[in-house]
Amino acid sequence: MLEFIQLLKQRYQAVLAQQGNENVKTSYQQRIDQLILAEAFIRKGQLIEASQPLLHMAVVGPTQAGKSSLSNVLLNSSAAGVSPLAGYTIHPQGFCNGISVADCTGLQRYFGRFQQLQQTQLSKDRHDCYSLTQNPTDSGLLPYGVLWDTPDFDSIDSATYREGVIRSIALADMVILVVSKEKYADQSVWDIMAAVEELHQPTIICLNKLVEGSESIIIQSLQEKWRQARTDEFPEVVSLYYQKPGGLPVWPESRQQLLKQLANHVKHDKHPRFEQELLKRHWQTWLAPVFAEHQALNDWAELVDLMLKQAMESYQRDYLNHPHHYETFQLAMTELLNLMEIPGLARILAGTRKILTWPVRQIMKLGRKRLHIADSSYEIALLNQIAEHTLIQLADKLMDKADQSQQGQWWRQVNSVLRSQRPDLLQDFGLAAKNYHLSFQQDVDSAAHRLYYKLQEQPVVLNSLRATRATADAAVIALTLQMGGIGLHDLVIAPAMLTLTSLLAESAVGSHMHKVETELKQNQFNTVKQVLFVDSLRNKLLQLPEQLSMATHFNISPDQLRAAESQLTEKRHGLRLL
Ligand SMILES: Nc1nc2c(ncn2[C@@H]2O[C@H](COP(=O)(O)OP(=O)(O)O)[C@@H](O)[C@H]2O)c(=O)[nH]1
Ligand SMILES: [Mg+2]
Repeated sequence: MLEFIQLLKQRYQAVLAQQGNENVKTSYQQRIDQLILAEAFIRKGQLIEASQPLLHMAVVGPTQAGKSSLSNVLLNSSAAGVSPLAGYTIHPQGFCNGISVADCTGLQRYFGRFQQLQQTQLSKDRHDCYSLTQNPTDSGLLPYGVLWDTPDFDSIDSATYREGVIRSIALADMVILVVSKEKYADQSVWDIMAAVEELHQPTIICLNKLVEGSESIIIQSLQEKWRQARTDEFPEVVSLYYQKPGGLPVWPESRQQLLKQLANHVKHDKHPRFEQELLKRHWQTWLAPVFAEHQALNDWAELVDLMLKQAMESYQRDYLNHPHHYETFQLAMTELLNLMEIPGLARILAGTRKILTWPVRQIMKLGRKRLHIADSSYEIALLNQIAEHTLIQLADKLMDKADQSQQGQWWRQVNSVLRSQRPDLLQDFGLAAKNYHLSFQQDVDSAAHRLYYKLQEQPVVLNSLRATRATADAAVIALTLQMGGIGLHDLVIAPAMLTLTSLLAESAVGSHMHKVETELKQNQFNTVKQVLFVDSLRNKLLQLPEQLSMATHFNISPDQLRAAESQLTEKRHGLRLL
């Protein structure tokens, strides 16, 4: 799941960079933040599983609210850097309170590409790092664990170090939200609080920089804000009064135990459930553009299938069932003539016997003569024409889709991929058609043999055929065809061939001949469909969307999505959920 969320996040980042529409940009940026949060929360789950979990506490809030100042109060030190300048803290800074830095195993793994540095090594030029420092003193206010002073999320520069904020919030088992009287109503504060609700972190709000008297109105308004952003209970508020001389907030006497009590509400064992809830909650939104692409893929497959169905119909109408165009059976008849050994022609035919009997491996060796048959084939010319026509029609339909569909961009790009691939597709199809035609001669040959065996059972018919002039003439035509003297299609209209065919049809083997012809056609239909329209054209067409620009599309395959979704519904940690 972690890998999938990372992949999705990367795809969003890539697509966002190319996106021109401001509204789309904003919602994609929001999803990227959610994905960073989810990714971090999954890593947090791994951290909990890998070692004895420590308690992590995050001090979060808008800039200048006094997060670093409050961290110092809670740590009873001056470890966290405080400044009157906004955006002073820009890295997550952890302070080990009552535990040692060495106890924090697995933290580097949690932070992934973020590097752990000494606090003094943190630099303005680099945001993907964090520090972990031993706190030398103890205020007694904090439970043992790591207190994280975090960067703000609202200053102008905060976009550049936002990931650090999100990562430290997702790491936290409990959250200390610091707001000042100036900043508590800012939308950015409540956006963040809404975004982390599914993390189920026990939370307190510290209302800093208060002046006497303003407290109750602000708390009321805070409550309002909380209710708008969250569905869980309004947390404890700690009022911190502005202390001019010290420049530090003062933690009230009456709340000394508050944070330790809050720690009791941390439920590490529920993390897997929370994690799953978080993913489920956002899944549909995050994957909306991926679903839309998959829908487009389905539509594309349907469109391709429809076009190919029409193509097969043309092939059937204009070739297989066309009385003037169907030449394959005539070719079987020429093979039959050879088998019949027409007197007088036997010797000449013997020379071509090798050509007429048909081991496929010999195809290439046979060379020119057979290719001549393929070249002169009306069937091949027609098939190529149908393929060309199909691609033109597809391009038209793609244009329609581009205009009508919400995924217009997707269809436009498929169209341009199709345009650039069209010559190759047609060339491949042409080659496949030629190969089909050559190897189908085996079937033609076996149809001829079946007819010949039947004729042998009817010596009277066989002998009378051998004796007719028409048969001899037809045999000459067949021979001429083999020698390249005429084209295959001439067979269909050669009077001698027609006479031969009708002689056979009217003879005792007539019905058998029709049966052989019908089976040959059926077999031909299936072979052309599979070899040319499915294996060659359909498969290549369906793969075209894989070549869409990665920069503007998610290109997450239905299989990848299915695998991730099965993990989502899988009862992981089943025992721990109980
Ligand atoms: N006088 C006084 N100044 C405070 C108090 N809390 C914060 N400040 C000042 O507010 C500014 C911002 O504080 P800082 O802790 O750096 O805020 P952060 O950006 O949230 O970390 C600094 O100049 C602090 O000295 C307080 O309670 N009293
Ligand atoms: Mg700070």
